[in-house]
Amino acid sequence: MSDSDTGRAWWPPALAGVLALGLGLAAAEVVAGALGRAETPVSAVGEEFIDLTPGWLKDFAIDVFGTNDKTALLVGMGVVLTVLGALIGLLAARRRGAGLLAATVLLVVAGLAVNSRPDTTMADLIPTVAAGLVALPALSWLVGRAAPAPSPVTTPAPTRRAFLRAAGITAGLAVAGAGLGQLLGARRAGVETSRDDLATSLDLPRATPPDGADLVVDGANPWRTPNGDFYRIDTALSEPLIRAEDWTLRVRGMVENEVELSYDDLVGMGLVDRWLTLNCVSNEVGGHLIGNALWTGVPIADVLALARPHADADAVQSHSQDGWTAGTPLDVLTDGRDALLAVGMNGAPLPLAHGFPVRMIVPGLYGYVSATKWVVELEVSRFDDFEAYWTTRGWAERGPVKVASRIDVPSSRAHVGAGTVAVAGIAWAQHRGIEAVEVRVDEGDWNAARLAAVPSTDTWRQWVWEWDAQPGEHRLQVRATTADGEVQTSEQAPPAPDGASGWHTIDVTVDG
Ligand SMILES: Nc1nc2c(c(=O)[nH]1)N[C@H]1C(S)=C(S)[C@@H](COP(=O)(O)O)O[C@H]1N2
Ligand SMILES: [Mo]
Repeated sequence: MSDSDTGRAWWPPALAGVLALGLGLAAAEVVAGALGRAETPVSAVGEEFIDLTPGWLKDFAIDVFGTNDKTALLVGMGVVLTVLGALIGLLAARRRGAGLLAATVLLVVAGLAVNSRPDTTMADLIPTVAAGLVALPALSWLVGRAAPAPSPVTTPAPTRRAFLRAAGITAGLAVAGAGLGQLLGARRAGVETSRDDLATSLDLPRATPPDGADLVVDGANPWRTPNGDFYRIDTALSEPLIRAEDWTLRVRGMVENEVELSYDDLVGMGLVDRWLTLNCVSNEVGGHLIGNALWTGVPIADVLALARPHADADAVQSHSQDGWTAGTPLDVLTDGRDALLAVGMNGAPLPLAHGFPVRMIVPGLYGYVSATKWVVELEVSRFDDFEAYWTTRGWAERGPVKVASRIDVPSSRAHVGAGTVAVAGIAWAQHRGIEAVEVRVDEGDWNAARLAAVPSTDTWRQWVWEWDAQPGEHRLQVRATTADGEVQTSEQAPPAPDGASGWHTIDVTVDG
């Protein structure tokens, strides 16, 4: 066999494809591990696959593989990836561009899988992008060595030995990368174990919504937002990874008595469970940056009382482990409302993405001035003496929640049948409470909606209005009134600098 056989044999390009793909995926593991990201292209595709698997197939897999069903899935994915890699390599040997395109399509699919996992942000796509940045050049390079394009006689064709050397280097790098990824990922795994242990030791409540809070209108959002559906906003590229046993909270600044609490110290102060609605100042009218959950935690006032703030202090600057800060009025934290250092969310320990092990949540204030995740320090201070993260970027220093309401069903631009149509949604004005919600059609008279029950003034409130819909194009609008008598303004304001305002307005078609 001569060296020139390299150009004709089928297996070198196939092997090149498999190795290039493997190296790319290993690179993704390294980057995900370094950034503390949960999702890699491989994990996301695997999890999506599990979620999309029909029940009978899941049962079958559990019957056949028992507790090894996850291993079976990984082996299965390995086989599929090997076949796809080989096909991509063979394709690339014939038409380089087509092979690169096929590899790109595969990574885009992986990216879509990452994107559709709960709690992922754009940053979770970085490992997949890294996979592409490594796999595509590696594919081009290796295939070039495996199946040289017919070349002018002047350039010597690469030898099979050269290809095998390149393949060996790639395989070595891929294995080393996968190993390094595991090592780097171990920190996250340690934090996840810490969280799993608390799931049993904390004795968290069942998060069953109070009677009558959820109107259960077809197509409407549930009153309780499951953790996986809860919106997520933060500036952390790499999610802070803190084990509960390593966490401490320092209370300092303008206080008589500096305090440092461990996780056990905090939890030992006594936990309360409160339904609270959290929303983001960046939420547009009609937007979904809002969620409602059962939070378990310790009143911030109790912790501040241990430290005894000075009389001339008027603010608490909270610091997260990743350096983010919020400035919260001291009087809001001590006026008796349920401002919490939360350790639980909907009956589970806080998810990592929502601030594990401890975060703040303050009813009545937007998240950017109050809801510090991964909180590690409360610095009692004066607003005159500091600027918090978003304040330096032009957002208002104080962020009380504006009264607002949203139509969830019918959805915007929906077609509905003529006759009785349930128009339903939510309204909120945390810590003031919602007293009335009204709906109008085509700028006609306002109609009072029926309100659901609420456990306190601190949550959103569902509403429904039965509309006698006549055929044609119609415009629906909603407005809420607070318990202290403020009618939601029609004046439109963008989110910056202190929250959006205006009536949520949708157009629907009633079919005859
Ligand atoms: N450490 C940290 N905490 C943070 C933020 C952040 O960027 N970093 N964002 C805040 C903002 S703007 C909001 S709206 C809430 C969102 O909380 P969630 O992601 O649990 O929904 O967290 C707040 N806490
Ligand atoms: Mo926010």
